[in-house]
Order: sequence, then structure tokens, then C-alpha cells
Amino acid sequence: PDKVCGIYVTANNRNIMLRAQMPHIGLREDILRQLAYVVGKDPEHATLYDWRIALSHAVRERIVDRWFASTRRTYEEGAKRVYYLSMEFLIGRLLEDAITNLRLDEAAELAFRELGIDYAAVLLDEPDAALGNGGLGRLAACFLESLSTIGCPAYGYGIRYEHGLFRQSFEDGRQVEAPETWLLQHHVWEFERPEAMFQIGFGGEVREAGARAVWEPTEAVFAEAYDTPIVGWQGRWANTLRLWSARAVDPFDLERFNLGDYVAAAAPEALARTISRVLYPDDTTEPGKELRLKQEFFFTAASLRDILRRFDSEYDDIRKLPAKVAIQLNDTHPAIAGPELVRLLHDERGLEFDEAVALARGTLSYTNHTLLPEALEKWSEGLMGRLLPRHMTLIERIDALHARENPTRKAAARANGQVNMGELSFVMAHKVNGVSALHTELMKATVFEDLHQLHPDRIVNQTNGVTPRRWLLSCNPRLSALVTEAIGEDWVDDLEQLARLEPRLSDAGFVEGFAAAKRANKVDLSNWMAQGHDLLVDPEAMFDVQIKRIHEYKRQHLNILEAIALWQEIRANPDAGWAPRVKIFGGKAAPGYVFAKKIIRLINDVARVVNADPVTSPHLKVVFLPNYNVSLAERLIPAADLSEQISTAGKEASGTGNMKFALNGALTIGTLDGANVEIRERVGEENFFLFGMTADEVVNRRDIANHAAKAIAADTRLELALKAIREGAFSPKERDRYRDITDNLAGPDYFLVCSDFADYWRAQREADAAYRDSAAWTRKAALNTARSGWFSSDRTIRGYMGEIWNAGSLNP
Ligand code: NBG
Repeated sequence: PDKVCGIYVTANNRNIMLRAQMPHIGLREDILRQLAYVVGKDPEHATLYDWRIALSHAVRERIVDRWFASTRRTYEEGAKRVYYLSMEFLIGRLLEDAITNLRLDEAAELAFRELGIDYAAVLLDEPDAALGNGGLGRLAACFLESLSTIGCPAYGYGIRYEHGLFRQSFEDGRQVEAPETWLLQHHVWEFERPEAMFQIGFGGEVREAGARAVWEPTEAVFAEAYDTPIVGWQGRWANTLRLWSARAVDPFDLERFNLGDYVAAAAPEALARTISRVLYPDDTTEPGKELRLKQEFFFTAASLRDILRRFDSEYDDIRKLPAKVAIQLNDTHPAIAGPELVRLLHDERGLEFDEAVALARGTLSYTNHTLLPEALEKWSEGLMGRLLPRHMTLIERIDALHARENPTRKAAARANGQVNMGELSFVMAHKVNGVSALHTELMKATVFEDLHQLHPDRIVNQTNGVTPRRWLLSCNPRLSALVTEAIGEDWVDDLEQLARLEPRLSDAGFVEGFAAAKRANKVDLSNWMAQGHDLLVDPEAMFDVQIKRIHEYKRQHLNILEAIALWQEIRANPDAGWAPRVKIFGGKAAPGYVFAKKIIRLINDVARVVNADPVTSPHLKVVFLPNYNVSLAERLIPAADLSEQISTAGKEASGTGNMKFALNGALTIGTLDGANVEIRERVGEENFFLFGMTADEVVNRRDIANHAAKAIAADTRLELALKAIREGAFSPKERDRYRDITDNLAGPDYFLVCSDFADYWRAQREADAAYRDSAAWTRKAALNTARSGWFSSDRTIRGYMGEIWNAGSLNP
């Protein structure tokens, strides 16, 4: 038996080694094996779901091999690890991503062809994991993939929400929200880690014990870890996304149960689970709820404990922490990490307070993602003192220490009965970064002006990026095949290689291929809209797309006003040779954001009227696709001609959708805001439709009395468009349905929709004219792709590694 076992082990090892080098080997057999022994089905009775689970497990095995190797390597090298703490990871579907990165596409397609199963349908069966709201969460997901591609040892830490971002549908044009239920199905990618469990406390008292304090919480929950491996390009490296799930310390009240009170008996479990139940559906305003603060402390505290446990397993001198560990705070949501790490080092490990702060600061760094005042987190002292009494005292001491080090300091983290999490994050971080060049400069000049004066080297810029694996290679197979044919495939993890496409623009075959890829993508999208949404659009028309969260600063209402004005103008003059357009919208409004929900309804109402108009319908269509998410973005972006990036200058920190569009050969119509500035610099001003005021002009414009009224008086088109809304042209049964929108626009108009309208109209007509010359348009589109190489999240991550984390790559 020994010998048999020996042979078995050797053969098995050889299989594993073979598979590591050639992951496609035996894929079909593995799928069938997984179907039988994991899913428990035979091929005759397997559903799409069964096939997807079987395929996912077959793929997962191949990731696990690399995952172990990566972990082993990190320990062997004693490498520094990066920890990315984020409330949100908007990862979307993972199967196709993994297949792409392991280069299994052809093998998987072939296997399913042989099995007689629709492979594309299997991929689409996967639910879209929406553990985030928008750009911030999607950026975190792109970063994880880039960290693995680069081979930087890293962990993502977040919350395993039972319900991700709500599902959106429309009823009578209105947004209706339903809970999202991705975890109802077996989540193939995660590994439960019951051994990685920490008890997290809340409330209670602080007891002085000699020179130290002991925090005795009255309430506690367990944080249990679930790990998802994230594999990089070509499977060279895999990192971990570790998400925490809450569960009760005492799951069950047996005494109550025996008394027959079953509901009360189950209460402790239900209460504890609440903490990881739902994602807060808002990316710009804080609900100010106790539960939100609990979520933040819950995942931050669990992550820090886990990080220190791992550190202790390798090193015995805690002073090495900054040399071996880098912790990135994604926005202020994990900002409690500052005081919590100080508490662990000072109260629990006995370091002097000042030294604990210095070590924490050497380890922590912080990314700011917005300057909108309503989104800068502040907690009342009352709430924080009740939930985290020890942290309250520590924050005060951190303030005092900082004031001692910097006698000219003006503000403090704890002030006016509140704790300002931005201030706290800044003071506890060795680096603070913005997410685009403009945003970083505005950070220095506005919210962090004082702190920047005191610490002029602390703020740095890391312009956002997107992963080219998901956002070109896998979402746009036609264009990526063309690119690879032209310049080879090095671009996939060295996106600057796209510059080598430029000389190919004189080659008619290449340019035709580029146009053909775009056209085919548009045909696909039109067919999909016809089948799934009963919408008929002409693929020859310009596809003009605005997809992002609905927010006044993003100005979807500017876009729909322009659509109304255009509709009116076409009606007045139908034979003027209009360039046909399809305006496509997608995006969710926070459930409590009444004005944003009104904008959604207005767009739907306008769509209904405009699309039914026989005079204008050959020239103009308006479409609002429900339930915008990562998967829908992957479908829309490759088919877009025009990318709407029209925020009020100074308000959009960066944007990342803007980068995805440019990379996929759409031209931008946009303001000088966020990363638009850098996109325009790179793609060339002649390949970008610029309009609107600059951030400085915006500030000055607001000081002009009646700025909106003046803009309306000066522009008949704008006046007529607003009048149509006001008179009920789009809501005949309820004429003042949009009174709050029209009143706002004619009155305060804080986001300066009216002031930017005329210039937006001008830029749109320029876009029309450019689109009519299709050869010139294709050239501009191709230049956008060729010059977008800098917007890879690989470049961004290398920036963080060099300028913030001091971390290296272990990729062979
Ligand atoms: C968002 C900004 C975007 C930016 C992403 C990623 C928040 C708080 N901020 O402009 O609005 O692209 O962060 O940095 O979600």
C-alpha cells in the first residue's frame, strides 16, 4: 500500500505541476469531475447554474495552486505586505476575469462546445457581486487585480455584505429598489475561515490599570473571515480578498427558547448579523447611523488584529511594523484604524503612547476620494464616546500630541462636539493622497489647507487607473484582438505599449478594423436592447453614454436638458441633416436622495415622449437602462462613441469610467474636472470635446447674483427646454411633477447647470459635426485608445508602491 500511495502522490504532484504550467490541460475532464463530485449532477440533468459551479470549481483549483505558491514566496522572502482596507469592493463577476487571467478562454470555450453547452450563457449566469456603490469600490477591485498582476504581496480587507447594492427597476419611470441577494446562491469563490475569528467589542467602560487603560466593552460580536483569491494576469501571482462576516458570540438564548419565546431566543444572532447585513447605499453622504460606525469599527478592528497576528508569526520586534506592513485607508471609512492601532500597541502591548503613534503613522496612509462637504465623515462625540469610549480618549491624546509637535496648528480632529475623520486620518498617516492631479491640488488648497501647510510633504497625487484585463481585454474582445494583432500582446500588462498603435493609423486596414470592431459592438448592444428591453435603436447612430451614480454634481440633468433642447430643435427643423443619436443613461440614485430620483424619473418621462415622436425618432432616442452595474458597464463601454463626463468642475475627484471609455475608443465630452484634465492632455485637445467653466470660474460664478436667471435669459434654447418641463410636456397628467427641478435650476442652481448649458450645447454640436465625418471620427477614437496607456491601474499601483508603501514586487 505504501508503494501505491507513493505512486499516487507522485502522479498527483506531477499533475499539479503540469496544470500550473498549462492550466488548460484536462479542463474538460475537471469540469465533469466537479459536476459529479462537487455539484452532484450528471451532465444530462445539469442546469446552467450547475455547469457554472462546476466550471468555477475547475478554474478555482487552478488559482489555488498559484495562491499557495504566492503565499509561500511572501514568507520565504520576508516581503513587506500591503493591506488595502476598504468598506467597498465592487468586484462584479469573477469567473470570466479568472478565466481571462489564467488564459483559459479557448480551452473553456472548446470544452463547452464539445459538451454542447452555451458557454457565454454559463458566464452570464454568475451574479454580479455589488459590494460597493460606485467609483470608490470599483477602484478597490481594480487595485486588487493590479496588485496580483504586479506580484505585490497584498490583502484586501472589507465586509462580506449579505446584501450588496440594491437592485433597481423602474415603475412608471420611478426608481424602485429591491434587496440584492447575491449570497442566496452558493458563492463559489470564497473559502470560509472559521479559524480566523476575532471578537470585536463595542460600548462599555474604560478602567485605569496603573499607567495603562483597559477597555471593557459591554457588547461583542465575532468577525469571521471569508477569503477570495484574486489571480493576476497569466496566473503568475494571486492575492487574497478577506471579507468579514458578523456573527453572535452567544448565538442562541436557550433559556428563552425553552420558555417558548423563539423570536427573543434568536435575537442575539439577528442583532449581531445586522452588522454585515447591508451595504449602505450611498457614496456621498453619511447616514450618520450608529450601525454605519459599528460596521466601520467592526471590519477595521478585525483586520488590524489579523494583520498583527500575521506579523507576530514572523517577527518578534513590533518596531519593525512600518518596515513590514503598509496599511492603506480607502477614504475615511476605516479611519478608526489610527486610534485602534495605537490602542493595540499602547494599551495591549505596552509601548509608550508617543512611540505607538509614531509606529502607527509609519504604517498607515490615507486616500481621499471626495471634497464634497456632505461626504466628509464626522461623528458626534456622543455617539463615538458611547460606542468606542477608549478611542475617544485616544483621539484627544493624538490631537494633543500633534498640537505639541506643531504649535501653530489651528484645527483638531476632535472639535465642536464632533470627530472629524479626515483630520484624524491625515494626522495618523505618513502619506495622504488625492486621486487626480486637480483633486490633489484642490485638497491642498481647501479641506486640508492648514494641515498641508504644517506637513507640506505629506500630500501626494496618485491618479486613478483601471485594469486593462477587465476593461479592454475581456470586455472588448474585438478591439483587443485587433490591438494584439497590430502590436503583440505585451500591452495587456504594459498598457503604455498602446502608443505603438499610433503609427498604424496610416494603415487603412487597421483603421477599418477599428471602425468595424466598434460597429459590431454597437450592433451587439442594439440587439441586446431590442431583445431584453424592447428598444429599437439604429447602430449607425452615435451612441452617447452617461453611466454613473445619479448625483446633482454629475449633472445628468444637464444632459437631459440638452436632449430636450435638441428634440425641440429637430422638431422645428426636421430636415436639417441631423446626426442621429442615441442617448443612453444608466445609474442608481441613493434611496434617500429625492432630487436624484426626480432626475431619473424626468429622464424616463422625456424618453417616453421623445421616442414616441415620429418626427424626431429617426434622429434622436433616449434610453435609460435599469440596474446599472459592473456587468452592464462591460456591455456598454465597448459600444460607446461619446462619453459624458460633465460634472461641475472641482466636484468629481477623478472619475474612472472616463478612462474606460477613452481606452475603448470613445471620445469624451467633458469639463475640466478630475482626471478628465489628464485624459485630455494625453489624448490631445482635438480629440476631446471640452466645455464649461473651470474650477476657479465655478467658484466666482456662484458669487454673481441670479447667475442662473441670467444664463436662462441669455439662451432661448435653455429657456424653452425648461419651459417644456415646467408646462408638463413630459408629465401631462401631473404638470408640476418637476417643479423642484425647474425651481432649483432657475434659482440657486448650485451645480451651475444653466451657466454651463450654452457651452455644452456648442460642444455637442461640434461632436455632431465630427461624427458626420466618420473617417476622421474613427481616427480620433483610435487615438483615444492609443493614448490611454497611462490610465492603467498597474501604473497607479506602482505609484503607491514607490511613493507611499515602499513595497516591492515578487513576480518572477
Ligand atoms: C469617488 C469619486 C470619484 C473617484 C472615485 C475613486 C467616492 C467617495 N469618491 O470621482 O467621486 O473616481 O471615488 O477614486 O466615492
